[in-house]
Amino acid sequence: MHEEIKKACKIISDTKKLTVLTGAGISAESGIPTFRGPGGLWQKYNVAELATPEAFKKDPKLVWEFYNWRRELISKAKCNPAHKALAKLEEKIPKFCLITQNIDGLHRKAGNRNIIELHGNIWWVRCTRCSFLKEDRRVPLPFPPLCPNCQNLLRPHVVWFGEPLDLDILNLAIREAETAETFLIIGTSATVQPAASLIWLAKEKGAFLIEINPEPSEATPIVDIYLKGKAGEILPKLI
Ligand code: BV8
Ligand code: ZN
Repeated sequence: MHEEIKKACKIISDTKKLTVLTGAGISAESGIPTFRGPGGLWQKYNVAELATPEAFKKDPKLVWEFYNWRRELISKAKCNPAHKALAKLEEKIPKFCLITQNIDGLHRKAGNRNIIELHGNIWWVRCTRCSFLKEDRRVPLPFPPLCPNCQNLLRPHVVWFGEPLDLDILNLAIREAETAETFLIIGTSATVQPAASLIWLAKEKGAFLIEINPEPSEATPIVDIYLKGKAGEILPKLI
């Protein structure tokens, strides 16, 4: 493992363009449950059922209770050494881009700036009818949250299962994956599409793939270096 970390260090410090893809695992050490791990969100809630437009249509109060529970949790979460290490990395590497599947906003809080939030951000709400969109950090958000423009219901500005990603955002992420010289995959099971497909795309275009995860993921078989361990422990060593 020590050899692998040294090799990964060299690759990252020499790389001309580093693209990073993070998932729920990078926020696990901030106390935010992942989706699949032990004690993960899927166990407590059936996220696949709740994080959907159908669930919101059927029972918006329940879905807003689920998001208020996560907003409460995330509002108390601190950036962990992994988030901080990525912020330092952005300062060191001229061509750096951070693509995240997470909606917790912790990468921005840690100091990263060139961030692509593939699945939106839990701190933003938007109208279900008009174009109203704004950041709202009230915890909890009182129900029913109504649009100040048209009085219709507000929803979390996140991508639910079965919903398409914002095309401009996805295309930006595709370009960053295609042009990456080194692609660093951290804390994702690589099971959610189309986010996970960025990994295969980067590989296809010749990127060198490095993965940090305590468990193998769907991507592990195709990465060049797999660093088995927690992001909060390994990333600071890489920096
Ligand atoms: C779409 C926002 C179509 C909401 C999220 C069957 C096959 C393939 C695809 C599908 C299928 N059935 C349905 C689909 C499509 C579906 C999908 O991929 N489903 C999965 C479950 C199979 N995808 C969609 O629905 C997408 N939309 O396809 O639209 C379309 C197109 C055009 C027109 C109409 C429709 C939308 C997907 C986005 C869903 N929204 N989030 C919210 O969060 O409330 S995704 C949500 O789950 C998270 O954002 C996150 O991205 C994802 C969870 O994945 P991970 O981040 O990887 O987290 P996970 O828990 O899985 O893994 C954690 C990892 O961390 C583990 O590997 C663990 O080992 C590791 N770890 C743990 N501790 C640490 C650690 N690593 C490092 N350090 C540690 N300390
Ligand atoms: Zn409105």
